[in-house]
Amino acid sequence: MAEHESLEFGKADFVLLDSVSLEEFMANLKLRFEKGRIYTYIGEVVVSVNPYRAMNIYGRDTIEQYKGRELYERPPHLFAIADAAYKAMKRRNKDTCIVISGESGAGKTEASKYIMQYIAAITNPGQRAEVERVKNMLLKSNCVLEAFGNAKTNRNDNSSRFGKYMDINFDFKGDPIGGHINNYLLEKSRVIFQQEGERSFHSFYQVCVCVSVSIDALIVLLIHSVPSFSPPQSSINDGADFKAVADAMKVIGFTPDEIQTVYKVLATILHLNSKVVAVIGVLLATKEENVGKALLYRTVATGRDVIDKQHTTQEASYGRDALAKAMYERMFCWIVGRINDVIEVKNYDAKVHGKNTVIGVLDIYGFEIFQNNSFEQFCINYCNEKLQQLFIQLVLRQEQEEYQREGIPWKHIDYFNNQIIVDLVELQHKGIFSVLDEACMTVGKVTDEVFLQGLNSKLAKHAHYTSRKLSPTDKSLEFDRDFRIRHYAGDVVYSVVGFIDKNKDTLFQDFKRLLYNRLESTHTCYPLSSRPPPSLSHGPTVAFYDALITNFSSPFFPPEPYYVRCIKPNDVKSPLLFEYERCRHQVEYLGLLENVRVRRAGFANRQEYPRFLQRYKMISEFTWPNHDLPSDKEAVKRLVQGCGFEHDVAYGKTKVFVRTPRTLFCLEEQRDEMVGRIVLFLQKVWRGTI
Ligand code: AOV
Ligand code: MG
Repeated sequence: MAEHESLEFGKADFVLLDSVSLEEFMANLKLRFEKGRIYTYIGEVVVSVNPYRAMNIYGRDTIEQYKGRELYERPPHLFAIADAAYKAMKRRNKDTCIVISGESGAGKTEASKYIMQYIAAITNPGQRAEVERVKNMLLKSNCVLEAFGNAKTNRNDNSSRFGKYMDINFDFKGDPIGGHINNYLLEKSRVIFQQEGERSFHSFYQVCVCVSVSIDALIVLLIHSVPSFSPPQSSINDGADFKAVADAMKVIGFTPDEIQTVYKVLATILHLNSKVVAVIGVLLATKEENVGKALLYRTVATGRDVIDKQHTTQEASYGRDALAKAMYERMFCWIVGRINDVIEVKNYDAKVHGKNTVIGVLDIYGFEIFQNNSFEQFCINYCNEKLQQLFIQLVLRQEQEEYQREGIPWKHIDYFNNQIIVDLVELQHKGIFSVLDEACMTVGKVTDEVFLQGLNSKLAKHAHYTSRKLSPTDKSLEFDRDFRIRHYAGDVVYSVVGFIDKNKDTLFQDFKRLLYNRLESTHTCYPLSSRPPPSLSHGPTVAFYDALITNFSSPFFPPEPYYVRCIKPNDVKSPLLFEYERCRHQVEYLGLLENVRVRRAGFANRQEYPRFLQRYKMISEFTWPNHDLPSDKEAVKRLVQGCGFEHDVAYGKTKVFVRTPRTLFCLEEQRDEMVGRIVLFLQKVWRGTI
């Protein structure tokens, strides 16, 4: 527990509150925010409040203060948690990860960048050139990812429109030797539609503002010829960002050709949206009539014949939109893939160098409620439910279950378990995704309304679901096509319009062919399709949510994540305003109070007896080099007694539980000292001076 801060800043760890009530929690949070203390602990969890102003707390001198220190030695900070994760990985030689959660605009992405900066700053003291290169790439990649994957929304000027799980690989010395980016569920519909006051992805505006710099003259001309694409006013400096992104792409190793191609794709999409076929032909380096044909006709197989059938206007514009979205999505995935090529671990032989370990940093898009919420918000909010479920399982449930299993006296602490909402979405046969998939697979014309009827009949009795039909007098459900979910973080009304289409994600086969044919012409680096299109058939239903979720439940996901829980203090991006109700709501739904309760009643650390002994046996004469007690448990008891920590320890069936980190810290200090002495002794023996 951090104790060295003056009390005028409030309690640095919520665990130290005099009593655990919502009022006390909020008073402490508010006081600290107002005093410019944006971070507070709950044990090892960092609670962060977005300051909405530049803070002078991320510089080199601050980094030095946290380097190698224990969590509770310094004031709460992201650097402390990054250091703790790094140390844990090194000490245990095991993978770990940092999960950052909070609603849209709460500060997750900024936090993820500070964490990466910290890790980059404290590693590679030997300045090895290859490690420096990798670190530089990892840092630069953020800039590129944000240009293509972030956009201004009504909640956040730099909102992540994709989920990101970034792995950093370390060698046996603890230096970064590579990394990997997993990207999830890019909100590609933004390419063709944005709500009022919002923008498309930053990349489009950057390329439009800065067309005169380092872009092929022809593309400049073509971008300038895009009719009516004027970005709305905003706080964002697209010109400066364009240069930074171009520079980052160069550093990462995108070739000039590749970079020009990316601009071409952006220009193509801009023109697609403006319907100028001839220009698209030039940009795609294909014949104008091919483009026109692909946009206006569909190749249909009827028996043995293949004929060209003209689209209706609606079909044609639908197809054009699908093409624009698909082009952007593929380009985005291609960019991520290119970055991964460059940062992946190379020339590392585990047999020679030992296992390489990983720290993952998870930063997804936060929970969001807009004026109009559609399939995209549904998926994003569902991802956040899953993340909350992970937190509940690991921090609230498993912790309590473990005390029970180990026979440690424990009074159960209640919390709201959002599993019921997760089930509402994902349960087989009756969950929302199931009903949606069924509707999408039904042959014939199934409309969004039919899908809604399906939901109504399956979910009429669910406590977290309702719709206009089920609650006709409910004022928040304005339209017949609306349904509402009571999420852990609040009620959201969704419109079913577009659900079927977006879930199906059809890209007409003719477009695939158009893009694929491009590969065979001159521009070999065209990042749109590396595979020939499949034969004429329907595309698979999109498992929009699968990737992220699979990763969560994967056995490779490290079992003990470190958490950063971000809070957004107000909706007007003000550095001065602590909107009490807004913050209280977040504290409640994030389960922070329950977190404090579990933590207060619980233990900071637990270890199996043999492992504990292995690590600390040198500090006790009873256990060094070996003990003759009947069991490891007895030996641990004797060791703890000898050190005088008995009051701070409980003995479970298979594990020893240590209540405060301070005890562990003392043990570590004593261990370091003994190890030092032993090494000295062995050196003397070796030199023959003893
Ligand atoms: P998010 O990642 O949680 O939202 P961001 O990390 O993009 O939120 O933060 C939103 C904005 O808040 C940033 O652009 C900064 O202006 C400001 N901000 C956040 N953290 C800090 C900080 N530590 N210091 C100074 N300013 C900060 V979203 O991606 O929308 O879910 O989807
Ligand atoms: Mg973000």
